Amino acid sequence: MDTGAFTAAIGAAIGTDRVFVGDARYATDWTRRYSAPSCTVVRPLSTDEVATVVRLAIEHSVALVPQGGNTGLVGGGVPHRGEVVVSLEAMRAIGAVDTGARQVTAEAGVTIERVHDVAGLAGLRYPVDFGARGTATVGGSVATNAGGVNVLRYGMTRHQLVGIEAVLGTGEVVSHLGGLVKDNTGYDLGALLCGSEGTLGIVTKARLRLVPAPAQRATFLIGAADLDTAMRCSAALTSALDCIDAAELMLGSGVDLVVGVAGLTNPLPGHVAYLLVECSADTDPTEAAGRILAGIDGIEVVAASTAQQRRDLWRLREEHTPSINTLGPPIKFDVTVPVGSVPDFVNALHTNAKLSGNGRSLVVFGHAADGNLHVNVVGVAESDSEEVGDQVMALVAGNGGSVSAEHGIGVAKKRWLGLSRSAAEIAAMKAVKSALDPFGIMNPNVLFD
Ligand code: FAD
Ligand code: 2HG
Ligand code: ZN
Repeated sequence: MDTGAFTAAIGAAIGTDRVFVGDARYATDWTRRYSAPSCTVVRPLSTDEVATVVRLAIEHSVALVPQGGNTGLVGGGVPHRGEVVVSLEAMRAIGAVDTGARQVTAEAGVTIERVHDVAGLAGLRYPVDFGARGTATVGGSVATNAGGVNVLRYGMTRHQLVGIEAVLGTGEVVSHLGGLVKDNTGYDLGALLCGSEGTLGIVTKARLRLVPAPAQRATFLIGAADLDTAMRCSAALTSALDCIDAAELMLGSGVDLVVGVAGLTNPLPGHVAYLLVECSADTDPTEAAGRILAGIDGIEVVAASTAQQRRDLWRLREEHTPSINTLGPPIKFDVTVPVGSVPDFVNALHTNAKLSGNGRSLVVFGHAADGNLHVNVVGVAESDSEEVGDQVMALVAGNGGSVSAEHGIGVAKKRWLGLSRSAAEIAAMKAVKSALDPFGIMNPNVLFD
């Protein structure tokens, strides 16, 4: 790997201003678990420039790490062994919304929040949403097949992807942005690149599906006496109503942490478990939801009646990730278990002596209706992280769950990929990787060893 010669070649080919030594912002991940003081960064402005970068990387045997907003939580967007970061942050163009087709094409560096804003101005909505919306990018969210809070109603990023443009590890450009919804013409390369975490190529543009924006929205917080009751509320609402956008699970200890760190107020203090529910429809969904919750004992409910109250309720949920970071770099697990197993799984986590006590803090929350739990353990020495992970993943596998629900494998979960994927599946994935990245330059430390 001759990074010096590569840097000079990039300077000559696309401009010396496109390549520089980036500081910790590019070299350290969001959790601060994976970090280097600096790294070489290339910042292309177009798909052609990305293709040039990849071809020169092949020529100079330089490994690349694509990077968008660097909000990934599995260490996949930062260099580990001297790889060069390809930052897509300067590719920020977004096209006009096609309101008839309900689609928009955005460059990789466009933030999720900007897609929301542009869709909103056209009276539509981009249904992928999560706390990092202001920084996370279209390219990163496609590369990780990001989930978020609206998956139960609209699906993951892959469900919104109508077309893609990317530079493969071969240096070739594939572009399929025509927006045809019905298009059965062989392999779906967009679906394949979605969730590939930068290991097959660099996404430069995506054509995204938008949905109608319902006129009425209701947001409410449910305080429950126990976890079973909170999960019963989620199941009752989601099985009876098709207007539920989000059903988010929090525990009393997590809400207390957030209230303390972020200076918020919990309008329903003292509950063991909480469910934050949002629904939207053409007519006010409050009454329908209220009728269902009226049949459930052991809960208190507070509804947001202003936009500010809605934001305040959401902050109780979305401040979990930043608040956990104030305790120290967390070891993060992002798992799915069958929805019916959530209470037993969470209880088993809390009674496991390796996960809390002795200076370790355990914070669990997640997307209740998807059975997607975010298990954060803080205070673990890096040398103990595999042992801690083995405890969590054994419980996940025992419950028939997945070792990664929405954040991906990155470098953090490689050890446990075999718990969720068979040897035949992993061999097929490696064959795809060899075909599309024959020189092994695309994010080589991610997904597989
Ligand atoms: P990066 O972090 O820059 O990169 C992530 C991965 O994608 C890396 O492997 C990188 O190499 C690859 N990559 C980036 N850009 C490209 C590209 N153009 N082409 C090819 N590969 C690329 N995730 C969820 O799924 N649901 C959530 O609810 C959620 N909430 C979050 C809340 C907070 C506060 C934070 C900090 C993170 C959250 N995340 C969530 C994780 C993260 O935001 C997502 O994974 C997001 O999709 C990453 O986007 P990014 O642009 O920051 O990508
Ligand atoms: C969320 O749902 C994110 O808020 C982050 O996926 C999860 O911090 C985490 O563990
Ligand atoms: Zn999440």
